[in-house]
Amino acid sequence: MKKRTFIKLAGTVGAGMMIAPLASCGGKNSADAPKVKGSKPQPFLFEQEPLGYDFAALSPAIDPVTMEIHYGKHHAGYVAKLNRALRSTEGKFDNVSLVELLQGLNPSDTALRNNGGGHYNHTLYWRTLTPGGSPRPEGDLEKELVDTFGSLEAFQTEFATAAATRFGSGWAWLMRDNSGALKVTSTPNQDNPLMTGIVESTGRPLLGIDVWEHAYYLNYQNDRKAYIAAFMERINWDVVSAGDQA
Ligand code: MN3
Repeated sequence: MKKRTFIKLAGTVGAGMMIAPLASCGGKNSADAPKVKGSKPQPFLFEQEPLGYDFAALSPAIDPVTMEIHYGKHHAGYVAKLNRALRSTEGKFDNVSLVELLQGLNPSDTALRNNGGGHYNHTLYWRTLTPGGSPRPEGDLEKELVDTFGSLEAFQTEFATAAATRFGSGWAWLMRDNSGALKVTSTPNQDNPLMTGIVESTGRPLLGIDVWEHAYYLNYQNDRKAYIAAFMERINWDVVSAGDQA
């Protein structure tokens, strides 16, 4: 991220926003982890990473106000609550990555499940969108999608249908299951395919669409389908093809 963009982002989302390297979903145990003055170092604080584009960059598919609130309030809120929940786990999750944390949760770990899921899911969401996005992948992934779903259009329809029919709040996913096969699934709330023992289909998420109303309601009101179609025009297939990096 260029410094100029960093300053712009930091200024827009407000002071106190923590910036993490792109390679990780958080700053666990990193040298630049935030220190709270007058307290012991917090070894397991997670941080939001920079968006990598401006709030207006995905417009008109996703409007700037939705982006600002979604990134700066909703996602930031999940990170703050995740860190708060971790402080009461007495070191149980020290030296554990976010992916490992989510894979090792019990269904009753409500705060970690909702807020750890929220942090992971949104990090993936921002990374897999880009202003110059495209509904069509290329190369190996396109071939694999065609082999798996019959055609690219059949994949797009299945993904969009999973997103449109998820009742209430949740996510739809393109994921790689534990056998290595591509699959389209959906999960409620902030659950995701990493949550072994909690969700039905487990594996690694490659692409996720947030269908909580906060992701689209300002611009699309109740027209979730229009938001889904717009989202699919802005997919960063390079990131999706590289696999889950969070
Ligand atoms: Mn959201």
